[in-house]
Amino acid sequence: MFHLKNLIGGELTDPQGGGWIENIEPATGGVLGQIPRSQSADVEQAVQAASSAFPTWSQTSFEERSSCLRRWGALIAQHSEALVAAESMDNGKPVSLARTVDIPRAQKNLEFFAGAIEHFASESHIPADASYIHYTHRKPIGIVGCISPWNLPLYLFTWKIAPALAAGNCVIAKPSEITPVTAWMLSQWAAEAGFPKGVFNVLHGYGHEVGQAIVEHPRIKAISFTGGTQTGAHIARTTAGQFKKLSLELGGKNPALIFADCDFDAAVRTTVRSSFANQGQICLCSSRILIEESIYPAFRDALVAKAKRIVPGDPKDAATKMGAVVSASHRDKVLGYIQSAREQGATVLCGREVPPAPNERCANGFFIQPTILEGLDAECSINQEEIFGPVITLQSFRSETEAIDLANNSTYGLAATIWTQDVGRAHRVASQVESGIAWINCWLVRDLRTPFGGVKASGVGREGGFEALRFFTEPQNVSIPTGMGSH
Ligand code: TXE
Repeated sequence: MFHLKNLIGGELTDPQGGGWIENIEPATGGVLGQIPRSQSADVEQAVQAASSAFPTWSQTSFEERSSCLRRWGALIAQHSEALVAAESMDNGKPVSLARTVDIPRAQKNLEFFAGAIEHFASESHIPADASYIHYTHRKPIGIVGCISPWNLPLYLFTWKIAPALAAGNCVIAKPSEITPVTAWMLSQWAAEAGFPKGVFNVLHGYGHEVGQAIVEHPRIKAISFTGGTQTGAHIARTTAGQFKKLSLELGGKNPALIFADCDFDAAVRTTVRSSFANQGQICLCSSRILIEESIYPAFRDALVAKAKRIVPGDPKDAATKMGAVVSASHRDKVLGYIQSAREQGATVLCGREVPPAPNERCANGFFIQPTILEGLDAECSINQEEIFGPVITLQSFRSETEAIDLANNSTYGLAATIWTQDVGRAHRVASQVESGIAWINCWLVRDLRTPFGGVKASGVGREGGFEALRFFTEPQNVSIPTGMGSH
């Protein structure tokens, strides 16, 4: 049984109010441990600790900050198998996924920003006659809040805290109360990595309590948030009067556009992965599969045949490709959408039933079969709302224009995947699809230097590379005459 603690001012502490939350294992429905139910008093204490640490940390050399991040990354590598096991147990994802994606990418996040900060230079502008020097000094903001979700727990947690710390800020981080274990493990190694007390603080607890208190606190100057669109809108409303810097990475309803001239086998193979990886609980997962009419029956049948072969299994089993969804309430929400799709006249091509438990240990786990639906109107709730589970819909199109219209028929705009071997079409379609990310003949390819984020209801701002370092710094422009030229 885990008994998690907050990290405040370098000390692992219980919540001041003494409240606790049960942490449930998705694959079994059993209790894994207890999480601090932190409140505003804990936020206040963390703000005090961060305020004391900020003057020194903000003046610490880039090299020293980099070294701390690198040592932390090395500690992830050293403890990787323990982290893999914890992430799988806490989230329900297969160990194979945690081992190949979540934990190595978390380590990479720390290492990447350790390097990025050493290349992040202030800019200067000098007119032709050199009469002035203008330079833009990028300063750390101060204390920043990093709030992360449950679907890629350590991966998205480190994606935020690494640039924030690299840029010289003090961080108050809140992982999801549904999957807090790996962030807690990381917090225990902060001192060993070399972070001074108070530079990095972690508070566990409910979003509407400790999360809300972080968002509201007047001395926390920026919030980087990944999670649901409604929560993002609430945070934007809460912080509007305080003019906080906000980065919001929210939901998606991502289209995959499959043209008749695609590499058929590659498109089927990758679309199965882009639809059902992590039980469909990645904001970048495809959820609306748009298929050109002439290949619709063949593509549908190939997709269904492959999806039927995915059998949810015990996440601990090395051979498992699909694990449990994250919670009982999330399972019920996803099953509710499938039920509603049936009532709206959908044909369920595969899935629909709650599968038999993979073994005795998992008898009370939260499993859902990959589900493929066809015959739904583009406007219906199933095609418009984010389901965030292993459920996709199929629609057909006749022309490139119709494909683009269908793709853009959404309030969301995070990621689109385009399958065609016509280079001109690939670029044409990518430029017309309303999304922050477009993948052509691939999916989930990542280069940490590229901007990451969405348009429309999928968010505000971009993470990744220098975009993240710009977010976590405030530019100040300074101009000074040189005595040369005319002024
Ligand atoms: O997200 P929440 P949930 C989507 C997905 C999912 C839905 C809800 O559709 O079904 O969001 O998931 C904290 N002030 N995504 O409930 O509630 C919360 O404690 C400050 C998409 O997990 O948005 C957690 O740490 N913080 C997504 C984080 O916000 C608050 C990934 C996310 O929680 C808060 C996950 C508040 N008032 C879910 N309320 C993606 N795009 O990757 C909650 N939180």
